[in-house]
Amino acid sequence: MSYFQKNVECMPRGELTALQGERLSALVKYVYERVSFYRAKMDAIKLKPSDVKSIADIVKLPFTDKNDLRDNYPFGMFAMPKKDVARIHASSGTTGKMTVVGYSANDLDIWATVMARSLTCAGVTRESTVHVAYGYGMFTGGLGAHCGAEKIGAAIVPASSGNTARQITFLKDFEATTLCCTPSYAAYIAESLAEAGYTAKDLKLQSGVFGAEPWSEAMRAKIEKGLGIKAYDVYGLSEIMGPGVSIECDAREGLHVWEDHFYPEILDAGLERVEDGKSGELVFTTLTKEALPLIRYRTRDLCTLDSSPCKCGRTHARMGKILGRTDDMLIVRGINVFPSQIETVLMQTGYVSTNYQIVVGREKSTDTMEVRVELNSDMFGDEVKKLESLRDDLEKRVYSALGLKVRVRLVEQNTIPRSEGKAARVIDSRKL
Ligand code: DLL
Repeated sequence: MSYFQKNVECMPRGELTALQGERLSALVKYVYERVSFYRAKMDAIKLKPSDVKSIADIVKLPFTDKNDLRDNYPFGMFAMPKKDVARIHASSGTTGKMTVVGYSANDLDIWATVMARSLTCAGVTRESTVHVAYGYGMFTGGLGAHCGAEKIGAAIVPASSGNTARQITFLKDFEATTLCCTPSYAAYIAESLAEAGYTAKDLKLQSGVFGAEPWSEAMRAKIEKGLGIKAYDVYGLSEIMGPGVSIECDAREGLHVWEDHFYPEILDAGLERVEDGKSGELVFTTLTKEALPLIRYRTRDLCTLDSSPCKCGRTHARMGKILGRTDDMLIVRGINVFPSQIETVLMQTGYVSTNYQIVVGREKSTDTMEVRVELNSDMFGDEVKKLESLRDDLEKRVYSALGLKVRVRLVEQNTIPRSEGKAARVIDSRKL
C-alpha cells in the first residue's frame, strides 16, 4: 500500500478531529474579518468568531450556496485582494450564470497535494505516465489532475479533451499508465480504440482516474474491460477546490474525503445532520483555503458518509458514490428518477452500449419519458422481431427497478452525441 502523506492520511481520528477544530476556529475568525458576506451572516444570528471552538460548533454556522457566489460575481466572496490571487477558474454550470473561483499560491499547493494523494491511491508513482484528457482551461479537471501528477513527479501527457483518434495515438505511443478523464469520455475512448482495431493489450494503461459526473458500477466494469485497467472514482467541485476532494482507494468502498482540508457533512431536507450511512445532501467547509474559503457550502450532491476505518489504513471518512444531484433529479409522473438509476439498469443488460439519452416531455398534461439507447455493435443487424423483444425487455427492466413506465427507443450506432467532457444525458423539454 502506498501513500503520498501517510502521517496525514492515516492520522488517528482523534487527532484529525482536533486539527479540524483548530482549523475551523481560525477559519471563522479569518472570514469574519475579511468577507463581508460572512460577517453580515454571523452578525445577523449574533454569532461571534470566539463561539466556534471545536468542529462540533460547525452546526452554529450559516450555509453558503451557489447563488451566494453568483450574487457576489465575480470576486465579492474572495477573502483576499485580487493582487494576491494566483489563479482563477470558472464553472459554467449546467444551469444559470457562471461561478468564479480563486486560489492563492498556497491554495494551489494544497490542491496539488490532495490531488497527489488521490492519484497515489490510484497507483500513480513518479515512474508513471499520466495522460490527462480532462479539459484544460477554466474547467478545473485538466490543471487539477496535471498539478497533482506533477507533484508526484510522474511524466504528464497534457492532452486535454477532444480529437479522440489523436488521444489513442498518444496513449499507445507514449505508453501512458494512467488515464484521467470523465467516465463518459473513457467509455468513448474504449469504444474508439476497438473501432480502430486495437485492444487493451496494445496499451500500457493500468489505472484510470475518472470523475466530474456520476457513473454506475456497470459503466465502471465496461470501461475496465475496454481499457484493461482498474478504474477509480474521483470527486470534486470547483467551489471547494476542483478534482481531488475525494477519491477511492484500492478497496473501492467509498471515496476518502481529504478531511484535513475539506470538512464534510450530510444533511437531510430540513438541513439537519444525518448519521453515518444515511443519504442526504453533501455539504463542505474548506478548512484551509485562503482566497475563497467557503463555510458549509451546499453541493446539491446526494450521497452517504462513513467514518469507520478502511482496509487501506486511511482514517479519512469515505463518501459513497454520488447518487445524483438534488437539481438533476427528474420527477416523472410523481416518481423521483436519477439518470444514474437508468444507467444502472441499462448497463446490467450487457447488450446496450454506454451511450444513452433520456428525453422527458409532456403529452396532454402527462409526463412522458423516452430512453434512447444504442445497442452494442454486434446486435444491431439483428432482425426486427429480436430488436422488439430487446426493447420490451428494457422497458420491463426499467419498470421493475423504478416503478415507472417508459418508452425505450433503440437507435442506430453513433447517433447519440458522444461527450469529451461531462455527458449531457437528459433532455427535459418540459422546461422549454
Ligand atoms: O467537475 C471537478 C472535477 C474534475 C471532479 C475532474 C472530478 C474530476 P465542477 O465542474 O465544479 O467540478 O462540477 C462539480 O460535478 O458537484 C458533482 O455534481 C459532479 N461530480 C464531480 N465529480 C463527480 C463524481 C468538477 N466522481 C460537480 N461523481 C459536483 C459524480 C461528480 N458526480
